[in-house]
Amino acid sequence: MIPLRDPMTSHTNRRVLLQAAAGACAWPLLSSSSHAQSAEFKLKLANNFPATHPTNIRMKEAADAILAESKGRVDIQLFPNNQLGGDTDMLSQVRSGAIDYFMLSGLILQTLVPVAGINGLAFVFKDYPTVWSAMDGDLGAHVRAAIAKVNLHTFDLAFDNGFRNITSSTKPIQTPADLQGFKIRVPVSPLWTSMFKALGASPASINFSEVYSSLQTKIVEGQENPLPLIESAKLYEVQKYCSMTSHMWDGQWVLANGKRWQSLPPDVQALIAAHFKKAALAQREDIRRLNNGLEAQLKAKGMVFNYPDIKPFREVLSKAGFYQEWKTKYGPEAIGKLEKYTGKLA
Ligand code: X2X
Repeated sequence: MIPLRDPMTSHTNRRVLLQAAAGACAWPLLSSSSHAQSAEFKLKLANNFPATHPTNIRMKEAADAILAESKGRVDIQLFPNNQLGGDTDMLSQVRSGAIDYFMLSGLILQTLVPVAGINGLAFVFKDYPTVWSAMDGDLGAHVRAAIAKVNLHTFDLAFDNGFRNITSSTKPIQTPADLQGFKIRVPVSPLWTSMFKALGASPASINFSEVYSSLQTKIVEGQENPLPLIESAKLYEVQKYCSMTSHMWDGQWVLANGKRWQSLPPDVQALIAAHFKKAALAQREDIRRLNNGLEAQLKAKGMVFNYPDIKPFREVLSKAGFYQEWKTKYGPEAIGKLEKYTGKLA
């Protein structure tokens, strides 16, 4: 007979109990190998995306491959879904070295590295080919060089979050008039606040960790995010309308604590960099495929879609001085690198 173990002394059972009590995945996506206990380099990777989002599925694959190919020397544990705190908090943790790798939107990173928000300028990218030529080209290189100055290492390829659309529990957003006084959650970032203020809305800065509950309790009426996140974070449960504004492109840089990164042997650095690159390319492809089917899936879950003409939104932003303000803030060098891909800004 198998003896029953006291759940409170069994690590595994305690974990299962706690997980059940929390009602959520409160534990890292652990590497399955028995090598994990003895790894020479134990590293933590965290982000704000749900565990089921392609970002975390591909990063889990990368971590498994790194563990296997390093024969157990390098064990990267994943902490998705804000398990280690909200974005603002995790950014401090990667700077102090409490987290080794943190995936963050360039626009939120803007609070620390101002130019990192440049890709979020409203309506500047017309399509994905333009996004990837800029981000994998001179614009991305310019941003990564600025990030390096705050002692964070950035991997070459950004992950795709996507083109962002506005959702609401109260009404569809069809024209700028619908945004007047609209209570919208935005991530903690000056560009986001400035954009929605210029459009006449009332933006509230809230970390993603609090978004579902603030929509549920109606602290805010709406939010904006790409479809894969609206789906994976189940925002359709608390939002009725989805207005396809595609008002900006947003992506994640993988940020590493600089000191910790430099301390890794070159072969380990090369192994990690190669798998993060592979993961980014696969993730971009996942998002591309998801974008084709998600609208139908979200409609089936009860969301109502509309397709606003974006011209009036751009005009309101121009008139409010939004583009002028941010051109000045980012400066001619960075704006020149953006315009190389997008054409002259409004
Ligand atoms: O906070 C958000 O809305 C999210 C998840 O899209 C970002 O990381 C910017």
